[in-house]
Formats: sequence, structure tokens, C-alpha cells
Amino acid sequence: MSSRSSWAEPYKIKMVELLKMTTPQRRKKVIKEAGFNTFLLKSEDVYIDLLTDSGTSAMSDVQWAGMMRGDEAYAGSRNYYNLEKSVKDTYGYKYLVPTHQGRGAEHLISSILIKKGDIIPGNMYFTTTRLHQELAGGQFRDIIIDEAHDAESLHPFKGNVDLAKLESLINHHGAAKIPYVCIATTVNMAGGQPISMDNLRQVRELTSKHGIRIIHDMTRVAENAYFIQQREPGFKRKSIARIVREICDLTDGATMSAKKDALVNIGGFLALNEWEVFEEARNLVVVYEGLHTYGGLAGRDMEAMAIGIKESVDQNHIHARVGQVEYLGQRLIEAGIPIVQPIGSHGVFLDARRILPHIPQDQFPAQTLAAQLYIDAGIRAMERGVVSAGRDPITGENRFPKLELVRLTIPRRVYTQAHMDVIAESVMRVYNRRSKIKGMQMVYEPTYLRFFQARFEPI
Ligand code: PLI
Repeated sequence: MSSRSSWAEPYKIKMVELLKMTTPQRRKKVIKEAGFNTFLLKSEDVYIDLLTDSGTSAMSDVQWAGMMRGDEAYAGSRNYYNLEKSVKDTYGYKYLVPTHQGRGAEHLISSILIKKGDIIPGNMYFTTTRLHQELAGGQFRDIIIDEAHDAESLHPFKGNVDLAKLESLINHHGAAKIPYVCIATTVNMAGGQPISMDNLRQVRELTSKHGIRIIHDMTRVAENAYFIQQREPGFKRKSIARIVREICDLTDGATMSAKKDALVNIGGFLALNEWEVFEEARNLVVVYEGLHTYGGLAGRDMEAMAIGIKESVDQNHIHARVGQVEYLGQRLIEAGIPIVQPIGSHGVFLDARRILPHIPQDQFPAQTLAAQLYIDAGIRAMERGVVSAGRDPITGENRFPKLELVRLTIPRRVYTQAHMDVIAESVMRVYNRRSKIKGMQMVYEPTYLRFFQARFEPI
């Protein structure tokens, strides 16, 4: 393990991508044309892109070299076998089905395991994960601890499961109605908050007692392992790789968006320990993604993923990754800006409820704040509040989550400390004129995952 205490980057820069600066006049014009939805902006109009950490990371020279070794055979590509080995060695799951990205894996596992009327408990929803559960006929139930819904709670493991909530669901519906419990490591919608190993062990014990599977959303598992190492007694001297493996060993299968932790621009997989479920997934993948040895990916993409998985569990890498996010978060805390605490692993989440208390939630405070941030300095963030939560599929009513957030998501290995300063200064400027900011109304609402394409107008 490293004796370094600074989070300074364990890499140097070999190539740069030039950014375009825009004027406030242009930004006002283009955000209006984009329906005040940052997803609808052209990326060339963005200075610092904090929309997501998904597929936006910088690959290493080793990954790029791997891209040149793509074996683009339709079947049995050498890169598939390299990926299979990397997944087995790092995560320990027995069987691998590659998919084009995380939601491809969610689609497969939901279609295979969920029957109409089933209940899927999870430690907070994620947008695509819950939608696939619902499209398969299931209903999601939130079993995360209450502290996760409180932006101000300093609980060190806000991703933890409330075991009483889980037990009560099992008692009420019966284990036969629960095909699996969905456990995310580093809970995205809670602000990048980890689950503790101790809590995961208890979830394992309870689910094993009832014969219920745990399907692991392992999209940011290495980041979760870092928090366990730093915060949970007994883990200080364990490597990230070992902690990651210990987490995976407590679960029965996993969906992975490799576009996050695993440092690739595209790719994902479904990993399983049960042969029968794997056999079905291997068959179904040919319908929706591609043959089971490429799952919608090019050989070169699988090679980059195989390498990225190994880089993701390096101590110096993860220390710098989370360290950079913490640097930005600390600057905002020092300036008195309300953010979700503790600071998460993949981004800093602004608490729009406390920043814009005069805007009611049905006038989309987080959506509004994200648009204002863009206008200020060309920084693109993402709404994670009432727009992302969508409507209840049964009642059709808007879901009003307690957390109404703007996510400043930090891509891995992309921006510098000076960029973090620019971001902090822009947030402070917007914060200082917050009382003048007015809410918005939604003027176009798509059926699925509305946050991607909805349009708004100022009231
Ligand atoms: O975007 P996909 O289909 O590769 O992965 C879906 C997905 C699943 N689980 C979790 C926890 C995610 O964060 C996730 C995707 N997240 C995106 C795109 C994000 O911006 O956070």
C-alpha cells in the first residue's frame, strides 16, 4: 500500500483535448434551445462537463494499446477470454455475459428472474435499474436506511440496508415473491454513498436464511471498497482488490456498467454464479445484444475493459479519484454551500432544496439550478431529483423524492485541480444570487426515463 498522503494523480498527461470557451450570451441562447435540460446541450457548448462519470473517463496508454489488439471475430474473440479472466480474477464471479452497457445487463437479469407481481427490494432506486424491474412486471421497494434520504446526515455508510425494512418485506410478501435483493455498492442516487461490509454480511445472512439471491449493482464497487478501507474498522490494511473481492463473494451475481469504475467509454456485463441463470442469460443475450462472446461490444472494447478492471482496483488510482471529488466537496463546504454529506465518491451533490428553498419541488429546483450553473460558466451538471424520479407506474403520479439534488459528477482522470477551483467558484457565484432564481415548468415529458429528454420553460 502507498505511503503517499496527497491525492495527487498517479499519472501524467500524454495527450490533451482542447476545450471551447463560450460567452454568457451564447450559453443563455443554447440552454433555452435545449429546453433547459443539460442532456440536450451539444457537448461543444460545454466547458467543464460534469453531466456524468459514465463513459467519460480517460483511458490509460495501456488500455489504448489494448484497443489496437482488438480481435474483431464475430465469435470467440480472444478479447472476450481476456475479459472473462479479468472478471473472474478481480471479482470472482464464475460466469460472464458481456453487454453493451449496464442497462443491457439489467434488462437480461430482470427478464430472467422477475415474474409479474414480484417485489425487488433495493438500497435506493437507480433510474434504469428500477425501470427494467418494472418493465419485467416487478415492483421496486426501497430498503435503504432513512439517513440516506437526509442530505445532512453524516452517517458514514448511508448505502446501508435497513434490515428491519427488508425483513418486514419478506414477512409480508413471502420469500417466493422476492426473486432477488438488488444491492448497489456506492449508491448513486443517495449521493455516492457506500454500504459497509458488516451491513452487507448481515443482508447476506438474512437473504440466505430465506433462499433469496443478492444481485449486486457493482457499477462503482471499487469506490465503495475505498470507503470501507478508510472508514470501517478492520479494513485499513486490506487492499482495495481484496475488499472488492470480499464484497462480490457475498453476492450471487452482478450487473456492471463498466463505463464507470472500469474506466472504459462503453461496455458492461452480467456476471453470475448460478449455471442455470447464466445459461438463460447466455441465450437471451443473442436476442438483444449480440453473440454471447461479444454482447454488443467490439473486441477492442472488451480488451480495454479487461485492462480497466485491473486499473480500477489500484490503491493510488482510487485514492486520487475519490481525493479529487473530496477536494471539490471540501471547497464547497468551506464556502457554506449546502451539499450532500459525507462527500460521495463520484461527484459532489448540491442540495437544491436548501439552496433554492423558495422554489417548490413541482417547479423543479434542481433542474433550475443545473441550468443556472451552465449559464454561469459553461459547467454542465445533472438533475437528480423529482425529474429523475419520474412517475409511479401504477398511479401515474409524480414521485417526490426527499433528495432534490444537482450532481457535479467528476469523470475519472480527466480534469485538474484548477478545474475543480473553477467549478467551486461558479457554484459560489450562482449561490450568491440564488434569491433571484425562479422555478420552471415542464413543457414536454417523454414516457420513459424522462430526465434525458424532458423540456422546460421558466415560469
Ligand atoms: O448507463 P449504463 O446503462 O451503462 O448503466 C446503468 C447504471 C446502472 N447502475 C448504476 C448505479 C448507474 O449509475 C448506472 C448508470 N449511471 C449513469 C449513466 C450515471 O450518469 O450515473
